[in-house]
Amino acid sequence: MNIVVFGAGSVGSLVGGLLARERSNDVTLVGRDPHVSAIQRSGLEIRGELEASTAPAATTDGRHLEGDLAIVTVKSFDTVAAARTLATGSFDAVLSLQNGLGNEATIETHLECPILAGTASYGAMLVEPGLVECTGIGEVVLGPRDGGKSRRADEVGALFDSAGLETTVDEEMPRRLWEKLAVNTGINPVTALTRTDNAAVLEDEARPLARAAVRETARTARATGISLSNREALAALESVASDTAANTSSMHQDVLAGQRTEIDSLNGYVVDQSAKVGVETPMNHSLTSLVRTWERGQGLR
Ligand code: KPL
Repeated sequence: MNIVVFGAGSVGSLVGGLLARERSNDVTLVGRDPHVSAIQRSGLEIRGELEASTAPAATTDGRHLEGDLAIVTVKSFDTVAAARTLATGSFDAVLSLQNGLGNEATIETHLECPILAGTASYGAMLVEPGLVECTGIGEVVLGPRDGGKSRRADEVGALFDSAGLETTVDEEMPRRLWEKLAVNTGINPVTALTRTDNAAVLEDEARPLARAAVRETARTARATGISLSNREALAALESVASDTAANTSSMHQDVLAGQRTEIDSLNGYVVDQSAKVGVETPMNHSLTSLVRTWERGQGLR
C-alpha cells in the first residue's frame, strides 16, 4: 500500500516506522528538519517497548503527494494547513489519528475522499532526530467518522494489525473520540502543569483533579447525545494511564519543548461545548486557563 504519514512527530513516526517494516508498504513521512534529514540519511529507529529499524521515505514538502492512504498525525491546530497541503495531491482515503475532536470535519472541508477517524493511545517520544521511543503499548481505534461499518476501515485496520499495532475497528467512532478526549482532558494538562509522567494521575495528589476533568467531559459528551458513562470514562483514564505510566504525555512534551499545546482542542473544546449544552465544567475551565496562561507567558498566544 502507498501510504503518506502527514506529521512526523512522535506518534506519526512510530506508526509510519512500523508500517514501513512491511515490504508491501511504501511509506512517506512528511515532517520537519532536522528529523526528516536524519531519516533520509540513516533511516528511522524505533526503541523501547517496540523495536524496529526502518527506512521510510521522508520529506519536508507535503505538496502534490499521492497514495492509497494519508494518515494525518499533526497537532490539531495544524489540521487546516495539513488538509490544504494534502488537497494538492490525491488520496483514496484519509485517516485522522490526532488528539481532540473536530479534526475529521476540518479535513473533510478540503478533501473529497472518504475520511476515517482514529485514536492512538500508544506512548511515544521523539528522543532525537531519527529516533522515536515507544514508551507504552496502547491501542489504535479507527472507523468511519460518523460511525457504522466500511470496507475501507476494515482494510486499514488489517494494515495496522499486520504492522504490529494493537488495532480495533469500531462502529461507534463518535463515542470513541469522546472517550479518548475524556482521557486526554484528565492526563494531558495535569501532567503538563506538574511536569510528571502519566502515572501521576493514578496517584493520590493528582488523581482527583484528573478524575474531575474526565467526569465533566463525560457529562458534556452525554449532553451532546453520546452514550459515555462516568464509570466508562474513568475506567478508560485508569487503563490508559497505567498502560502508558512512564510516558511523557504529548502536552507535557510540548511544555518541555516550549511549544504551543493542544489545550484548545482538548479541555478548551470541552469548555466551549459544555457552555452550549448548559453543563458546568469548572475543572476543565481551570486547567484550560492555567495552560493558556503558561502559553501566554511563553509568547505562544
Ligand atoms: O494521547 C496521549 C497523549 O499524550 O496525548 C496519551 C494517550 C495520554 C498518551 O500519553
